[in-house]
Amino acid sequence: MARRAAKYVGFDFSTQQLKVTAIDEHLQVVFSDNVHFDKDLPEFRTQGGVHVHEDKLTVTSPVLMWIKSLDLILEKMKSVGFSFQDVKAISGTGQQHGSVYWKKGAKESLNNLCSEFPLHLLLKSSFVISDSPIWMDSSTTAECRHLEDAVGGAQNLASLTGSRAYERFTGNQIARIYKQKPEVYAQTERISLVSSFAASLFLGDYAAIDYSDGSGMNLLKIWEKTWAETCLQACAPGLGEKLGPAVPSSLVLGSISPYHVVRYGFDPDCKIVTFTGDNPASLAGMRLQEGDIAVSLGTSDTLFLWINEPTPALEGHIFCNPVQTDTYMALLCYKNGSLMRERIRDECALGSWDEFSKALRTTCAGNNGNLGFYFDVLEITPQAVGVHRFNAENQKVPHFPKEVEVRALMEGQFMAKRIHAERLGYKIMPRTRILATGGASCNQEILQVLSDVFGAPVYTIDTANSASLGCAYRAVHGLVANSGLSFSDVMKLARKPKLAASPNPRAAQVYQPVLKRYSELERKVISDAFETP
Ligand code: XUL
Repeated sequence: MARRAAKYVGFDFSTQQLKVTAIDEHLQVVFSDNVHFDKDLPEFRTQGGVHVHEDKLTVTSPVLMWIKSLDLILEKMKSVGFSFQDVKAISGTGQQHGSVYWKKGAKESLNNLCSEFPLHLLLKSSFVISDSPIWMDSSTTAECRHLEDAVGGAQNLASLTGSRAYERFTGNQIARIYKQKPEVYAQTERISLVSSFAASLFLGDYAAIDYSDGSGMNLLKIWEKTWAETCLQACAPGLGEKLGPAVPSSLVLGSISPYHVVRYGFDPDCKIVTFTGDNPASLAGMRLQEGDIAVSLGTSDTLFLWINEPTPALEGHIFCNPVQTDTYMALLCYKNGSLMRERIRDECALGSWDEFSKALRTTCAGNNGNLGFYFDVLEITPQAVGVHRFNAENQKVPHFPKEVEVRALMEGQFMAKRIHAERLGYKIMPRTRILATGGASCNQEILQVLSDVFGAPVYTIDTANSASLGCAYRAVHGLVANSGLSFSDVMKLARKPKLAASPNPRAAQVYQPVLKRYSELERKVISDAFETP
């Protein structure tokens, strides 16, 4: 009899939908599907998968909606004849920072799921909080200041946990719940992240939080990989017990719950590999390697960096690396991404990307010393706003010629990315690749500027479903991680990214002094932003 093809499955509980991606042993995608929360589960009345509360700061998602979406997607897979019995391992991911509050006795319910009923009916009374706080919540400023004070300041917290205090980070969310509803907190048996909550639904037991997603809580010591006692105490009493110990991201947690074996026909030996956060999962899906940097050029620009020796700072985040425990990843977000580029395209390039490219072709690297900062909206990295142009003598000027403006924008955006990455300990190595994705990554001239500013080759990758795909990859790796095989060993079979631009050999010489000037002028721009008019 022919051997049946093994499958590995990744689930992504993201903000707006649940996605599933299955791959075969050659790492080729063989199945994908999704459940869209607003459209497919209208009874929860979410918009974009969330509820924004009256104060505009509190943002939550119904925990039962996530469970029902899993029921729905598994039923859909069953109805199209998906061969559950061939699945060797499952892993998954969830939007980072969100938290789930299991009621006392919920472990018992998870351990004894009756396969005749859907999960959302079996678990409907298992939560003390039905609306889970998620990453879009920004209601915890007071808790953030309290936590930073408890460890002696923002930089101390960053040095300990990888980030200064952020409103959406889970420790601060838990602290607010404890402060507002101590009785609800007292009834909580276990607190999960969205990722570990989702893993629990497959495992039929509480699943551990992994180091990588755990780094988005302001609670985990990223060096020792244990909870920081001072932070736990500053947030809520008895918190360590409610979180359980954190574990490596590639750990096999156990076999799938008998519930899924009976209800869907999974192999009882199918393994559940620890779930992680969506950004770490995307790093796996993009197959970042040591020294690589992924630049996503979208509405907001996001950078993922593979870092060996990070230096946590007041901007950006350091997380434990989801595919290699002894290293790290950094995340940097820029709000002024494609909307800013589109505005300059409209004003200086007749609204045409071709004209925009022409402007980049007809100006030279370094822009003859003209450089600019373009922040139509308050930027995250750095905290500054407005458009600031400087000529070669560092004098502020009100305008640039149109082509100079286009180049100043692109060089400025990419220099900022390199400078902030290096502040977090990132080092460009001879083997460094820049992996570009998102809207602007199809523009050759933009990629050339990116390549020149970083002095490294740029490759383009398709990142559709990178988080769920990354988890299907992590499921493959999880089964062999114990035998010493690295994630990149396992990924050798996957399709290689396409080379899109190589750095001009003169670029390094041109940009070295400009980068230094940009970094100094950035300080001026930040202090101007805080000057009273
Ligand atoms: C990262 C963050 C978001 C969420 C949702 O810190 O808040 O990217 O992970 O995708």
